[in-house]
Amino acid sequence: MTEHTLTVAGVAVDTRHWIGGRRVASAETFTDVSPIDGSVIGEISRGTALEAAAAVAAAKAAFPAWAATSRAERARILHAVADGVEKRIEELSIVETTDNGALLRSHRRGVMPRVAHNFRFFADWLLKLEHEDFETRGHTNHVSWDPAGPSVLITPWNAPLMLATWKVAPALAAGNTVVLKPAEWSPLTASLLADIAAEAGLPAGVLNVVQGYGSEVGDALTSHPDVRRISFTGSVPTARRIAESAAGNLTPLSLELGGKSPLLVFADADLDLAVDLAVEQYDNAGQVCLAATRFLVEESVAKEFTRRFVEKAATLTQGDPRHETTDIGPNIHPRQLEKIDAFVQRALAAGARAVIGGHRKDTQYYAPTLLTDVAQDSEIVQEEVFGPVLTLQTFSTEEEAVRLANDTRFGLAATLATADAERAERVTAQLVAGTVWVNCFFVRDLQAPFGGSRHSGVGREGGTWSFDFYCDVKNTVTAPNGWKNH
Ligand code: TXE
Repeated sequence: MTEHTLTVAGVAVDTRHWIGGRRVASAETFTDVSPIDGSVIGEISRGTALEAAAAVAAAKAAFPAWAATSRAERARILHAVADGVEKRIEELSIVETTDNGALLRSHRRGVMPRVAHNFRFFADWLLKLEHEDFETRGHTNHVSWDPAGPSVLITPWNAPLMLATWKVAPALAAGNTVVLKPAEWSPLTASLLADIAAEAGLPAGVLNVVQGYGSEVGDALTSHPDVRRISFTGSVPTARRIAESAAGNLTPLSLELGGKSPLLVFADADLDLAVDLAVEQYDNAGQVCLAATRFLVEESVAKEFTRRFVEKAATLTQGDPRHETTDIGPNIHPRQLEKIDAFVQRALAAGARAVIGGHRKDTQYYAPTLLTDVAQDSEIVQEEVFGPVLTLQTFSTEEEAVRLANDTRFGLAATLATADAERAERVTAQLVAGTVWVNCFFVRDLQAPFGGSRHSGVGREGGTWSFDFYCDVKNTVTAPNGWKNH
């Protein structure tokens, strides 16, 4: 324990950066606040361009040895990190809930076990990663996956450790070294991950963590000439800024951005299932990039769908995310709540009707909201709110459903409720979306590509797609008689 240690729900968390295998404090700090009740958790080291540069230098120095470490050894260490996560599931869960307000029961049973799985999955995938060799006029082509180099990973607050490890695990597996920049609203579990990785034997400098505001450390990381990859999950405006900053070095980018995904409910759907899928969209207080926030419901069943939705939504409990019975927790920050409410009040002023909700509960919690009478070109239909705010529109033909579904600048996901397999196939083929779920939602296998089109992002994460991004793929062509030929 040092003056830099916070005790968060009984768990010791170091508030300093983790650079080159050492804890490093900044002169300045920023205040971390719990969304549960707005209470101050503590002061966190606030990085500057200096710490950003030090972290990239540490990642650069550690890269040759880590890249040269055998795949088997890298995989072994990543499994050891997974073991460490599994041992600390309870601690990681309570710290994450305190820091970002998402449900404790989800962290315990779903999220943190999956964080461990992220490391296991990419460790195992690494071991089976091979391109087949092939022949060209007697010459052999051998394709190899070379680690790209130091990678900057910038992550958001809505699922901090989960989203960080979707990037950290494949980057490390590929043989890259990493500078992780967690969001300033939820920095704590990244610090715990640094501890776990060190305990698991990850060499110094292979994983570095720099905390702070994106506006203060961001450019120093993303414009750095020694950075070979940048992977970002967050908002569209920040993505643009990062793309500009990375452009000088042409650093390859992976961008996982927001969405305004539709839930299409056809008249032939099992309406109870459709309603179950619909209320799931309030998960994490609506702070989910994949959320199907636009309900597009066939006219003939819209009334009944709405009736059952309202009935089901009324059974959801909103409150303290640490309680086992809570379904919807707080939003991340009073500023986010203000933003959500401003969206809703502008929509109401423009003629929308709140079927339920339409107002904040207090400074931390927003009432689950469903808005109807919204125009397709209105802000509330076109822009990501990132709160428990859903809209409902109707359609009368399949063509209209597809047209409405595709008519935003996003293309992350789409969910269909229909009993007609041919319709599902027909509609899916026309949707602009990185993921389409048919009669289900949020099922994600790590080997599947994940990402979006248009303003929802660039590139895909998952399985081979992650290695494609984190590696420089090399083709070696050898003459028929090998080196003897020359
Ligand atoms: O995101 P930012 P914010 C959307 C959602 C939300 C909105 C705003 O609609 O309401 O974005 O959220 C770092 N260089 N999503 O403002 O700014 C920042 O420190 C480098 C959707 O919190 O994008 C944090 O670590 N980095 C989304 C990360 O970027 C910079 C999840 C994300 O913050 C930077 C989050 C800079 N110049 C928000 N400026 C999703 N796709 O799931 C900021 N950052």
